[in-house]
Amino acid sequence: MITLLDYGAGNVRSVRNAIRKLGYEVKDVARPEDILAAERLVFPGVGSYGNAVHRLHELGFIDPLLEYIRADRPFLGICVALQLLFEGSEESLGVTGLGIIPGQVKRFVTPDLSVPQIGWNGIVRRKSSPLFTGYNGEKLYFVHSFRAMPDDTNKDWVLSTTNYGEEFISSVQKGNVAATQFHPEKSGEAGLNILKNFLSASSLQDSEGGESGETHLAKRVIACLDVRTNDAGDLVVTKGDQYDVRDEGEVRNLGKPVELAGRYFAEGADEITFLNITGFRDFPMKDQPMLEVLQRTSEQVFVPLTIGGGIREFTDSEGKYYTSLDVASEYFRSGADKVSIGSDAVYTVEEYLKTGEKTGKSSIEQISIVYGAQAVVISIDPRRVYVKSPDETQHATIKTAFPGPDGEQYCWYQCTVKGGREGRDVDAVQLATVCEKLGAGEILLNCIDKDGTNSGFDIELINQVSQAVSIPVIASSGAGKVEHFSEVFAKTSAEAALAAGIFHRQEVPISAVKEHLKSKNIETR
Ligand code: 1PR
Repeated sequence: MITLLDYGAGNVRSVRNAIRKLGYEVKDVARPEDILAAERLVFPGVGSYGNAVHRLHELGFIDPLLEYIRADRPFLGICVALQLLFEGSEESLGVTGLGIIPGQVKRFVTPDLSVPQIGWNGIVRRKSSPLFTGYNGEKLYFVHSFRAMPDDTNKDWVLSTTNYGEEFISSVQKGNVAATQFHPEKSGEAGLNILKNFLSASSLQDSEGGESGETHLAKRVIACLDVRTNDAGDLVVTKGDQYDVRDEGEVRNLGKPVELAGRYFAEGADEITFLNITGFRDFPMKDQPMLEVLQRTSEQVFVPLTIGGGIREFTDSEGKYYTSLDVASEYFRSGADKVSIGSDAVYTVEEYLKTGEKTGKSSIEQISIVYGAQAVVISIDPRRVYVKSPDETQHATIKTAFPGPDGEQYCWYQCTVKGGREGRDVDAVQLATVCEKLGAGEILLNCIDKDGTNSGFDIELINQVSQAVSIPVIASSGAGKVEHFSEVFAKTSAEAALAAGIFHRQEVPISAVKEHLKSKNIETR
């Protein structure tokens, strides 16, 4: 029996699912006494540092947690829970952490790299530990903006380090108390194995005998499933051609969402994204099948899951009002790690551009404050607008190597809403930069002109947007062959590349993309 400390601030469903998948039962901490009664305690920290400390105080968990840890009883903290073991964090100044390990957690200082660090990175084991039995150097999944650094005061705790511009602590252990900055429950088989070692080892004692070296963040390959209900009422994975998903009047049906996601996990996808493409007109909370898709997928898929479509405020037919935070929370509870916001981000940016002021009320701000920036992805659906000269528009233009139909040498990228149906007076750079200011943690950059064409990513668009922001950019739309992936990583600073059609139609297996990237010396998982 494993005891889980869930203070109700995010997706701990995946930790729960991973423990169950490994054959253990989960008991939740309901009262402070449950902590001291635990045989083995798993503590997945989610949300911001300050919010976590606040919740632990509110629930009366701080003292029993300190007593449990000081008694050297089996403890595994994950992500923010590792950071909570330290004295405090720059993320929430003035908030006191558990103070078990000396030192402060600080924000990454990596001017050339995106923050948050999102993705698969290695670890260098600085000590031996039963947690690493069977571990063969695989990369593990990280998602964080803050990190603890190794120094003389904490060196007896450092179990592994990782490099991301600087060397930071990726796991700690002393005796039976351990914590990881990475997410074992989201790190595929390698992560599940580390979790299993914690759950099953008779003794967790760490010992001398570390290694040296450096690690590198991998470029991610993401499989995207556009999901909608077809005319027969079934929820299907579909795929558009420049966003037109109908073929001879029928919605294209490329398979069942849960099964396809399972296949992509087995084939080595680094992440899976579901886009509920009619979410802009249907209310997703009523769309229970979509929530069920997430619930069932998260039982068998142990890499990050993103869900988009319909993340916005809503009043239902009975007059009940839901904030966008309510909608997102429902998705997180069902197993999503990130939500992706499309149309609503465009409306938010339009409002922001009128005043230049944050309201604190937008879906981006609300969700980011509670779940963290890394949980908020902005899905941009831009389309090229050609102009003869940059003076013709106030939008950010580029000189393009692919002139327009009348020989136009310049273009800008117009944002659209409602699945590309309606263009707005906002360009992709404005959208990305304002959303970053409002607290978004990642950009999913589609391109309507390229979608479904198999002609390669729009390198010009990806460069224009990724140079304007410091958060990670996912390149999307147009992948047709493995070379398109190496091209996008060689010519842009995109951190991930997403594809749909070629994976669904089994034209290019994910493993072939990975092998090709490796042959080009591009770091992969
Ligand atoms: O506006 O917040 O409700 O979100 C709706 C979401 O649904 C947006 O993220 C939007 O991109 C997506 N969407 C809406 N309509 C469509 C459509 O296709 N008719 N799908 C659509 C967009 C784009 C990509 C696609 C890549 C790769 N799909 O995600 O997977 O272009 O395709 P490829 O590799 O086959 O070229 P809201």
